[in-house]
Amino acid sequence: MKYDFIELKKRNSLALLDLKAKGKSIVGTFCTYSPKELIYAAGAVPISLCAYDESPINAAHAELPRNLCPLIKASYGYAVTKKCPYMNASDIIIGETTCDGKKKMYELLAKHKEVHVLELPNMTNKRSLELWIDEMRDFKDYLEKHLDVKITDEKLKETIEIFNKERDVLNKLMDLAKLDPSPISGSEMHQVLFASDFIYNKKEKIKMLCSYIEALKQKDMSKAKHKKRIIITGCPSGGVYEKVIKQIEGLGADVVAFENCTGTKNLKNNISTQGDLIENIAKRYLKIPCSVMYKNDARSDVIKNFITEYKADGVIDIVLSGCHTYAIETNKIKEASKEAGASYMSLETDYSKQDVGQIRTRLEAFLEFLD
Ligand code: BJ8
Repeated sequence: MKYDFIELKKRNSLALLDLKAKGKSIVGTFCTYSPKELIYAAGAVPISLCAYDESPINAAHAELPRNLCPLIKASYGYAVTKKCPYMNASDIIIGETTCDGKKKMYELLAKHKEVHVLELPNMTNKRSLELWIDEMRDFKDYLEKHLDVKITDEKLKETIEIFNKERDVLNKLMDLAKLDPSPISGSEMHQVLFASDFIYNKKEKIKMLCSYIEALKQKDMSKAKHKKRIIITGCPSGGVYEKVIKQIEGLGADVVAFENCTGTKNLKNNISTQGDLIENIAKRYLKIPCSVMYKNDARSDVIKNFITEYKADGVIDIVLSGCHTYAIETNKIKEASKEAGASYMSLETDYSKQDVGQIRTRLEAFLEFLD
C-alpha cells in the first residue's frame, strides 16, 4: 500500500471544491484555537487558511506593515490576490483575538469575506474559561444561524468522538519518533501533519494513518544509525519547512518532535463526551500552550517533558520575523531546554529564500556543537 498523504490531500481538495459546488459550506480558520468540532457538527468543512508561501506577501503591503509576521501578510495577500482556492471557497472565516497582527488583519479581511472573530481570553484562569465557554455557546448559535442548521448534542458528541480518534492516531504516529532510531523522519512527519489539516474525509484519513503506523512499526531499523535528535518548537513551521526541517536532515540530524501548531499544539488533549459538551470543548481549547497567553508556563513544561520522552539533544525555536510573543518566550524556552539537558537555539526567519545559506551555517554550527 502506498501512503501518499500529499496525494490524498490533493484528492480531498478537488473533492472539496466539488462538494462546495454542490452546496457544502466551507469555513476557513487561521488558528489552532478554532473549535473545529463545532464547525464539523454544523455540517461544514473547516479548512486552514494560514498561508505558507512568499508569493502573496507583496499584495498585502499596501495595507499591512512590511515588518509584520509573514504568516499574516501571506494569508491576507491571498485574500487580496484571490489566488488561494480555499480562501475563495470559504463561506465564513473564523478568527480569534490572538496576536495583535492577526486581530488587525481580521478587521481588513472583513472587507473581503464574512468574518466571525471569537474573543479568546488572554489568560487561562476561571474567569477566562467562563468567557471562553460563553464564546463557544455564541459560536454555536452563530453557525446555526448562518448555515441554517441545528447542531444537536448527538451530532456534536459523534463529531467529538471522531476528532478524539483522529488526535489519538496522530499522537500514536508522533510517539513512534520516541524510538531511537526513529522509523519516521521529521520531514515525513511534517508532511503528514501538514497534509492532515486539508484531508476533510476523516474516516479515510484515520484508516490510512492506522495502516501507515503499522507499516512503520514493521520497518527494519537494525542497520539504522543513531543521529542527533532535535525538537522543533515556536511558530508554525509550514512556511520554513525547506530551509529549516529539510536542512537539519540534510546535515545528518533527525527532527523527532514538533512542539508547534503544525504538531502537538494541535493534537494534545481530547474532549470528554460526558456532561456539557460545549464546556468540554472550551476547556480543551483553552489548554493550548500558545505564546499569546499571559503566563504561558505550560509550554516550558511540555518542552521539558519532550526532551526526556524523545531523548532529544537539541531544541530549535522558530520565530517568524515580527512575532513578538514567540520572540519574548525564547529565553524561557532556552532555560527550560537547558534544565532538561538539551542545547537550544532560536532561529528568526521569514518566508523568503534570502537567508537559506545563513540558516544552514547556523544549523551546521549548532549540530556540530551537539557532538
Ligand atoms: S495557537 S501559534 S496558530 S496564534 S507567528 S500569526 S502568533 S505573529 S500563528 Fe498561532 Fe494560534 Fe498560537 Fe498556533 Fe501571530 Fe506569531 Fe505570526 Fe502566529
